Amino acid sequence: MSDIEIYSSDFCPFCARAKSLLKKKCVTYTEYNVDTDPSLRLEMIERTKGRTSVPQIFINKKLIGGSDELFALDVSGKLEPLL
Ligand SMILES: N[C@@H](CCC(=O)N[C@@H](CS)C(=O)NCC(=O)O)C(=O)O
Repeated sequence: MSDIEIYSSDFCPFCARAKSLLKKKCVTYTEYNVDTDPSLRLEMIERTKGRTSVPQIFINKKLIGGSDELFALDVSGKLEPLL
């Protein structure tokens, strides 16, 4: 099973969209809410080398990017093999 991590925040439509796609794929993920713990936001920025928008998604420690990038992977058929 892949290790899926998502940095998210409250009231974030792009986060909801990304999580909904992952749920549709029936995969589980670890969610880090950057609103509840400011150190998680700093960790996200560090791990993404400067990205500040949420969501930021990692699969097996590799940065996938945000919601748009997750959906682009899905459309191109490259998401399923990663899951
Ligand atoms: N293209 C990005 C858009 C993400 C985005 O705009 N997220 C908003 C929250 S819903 C955000 O983090 N805005 C603050 C910022 O860009 O620093 C994606 O698909 O993930």
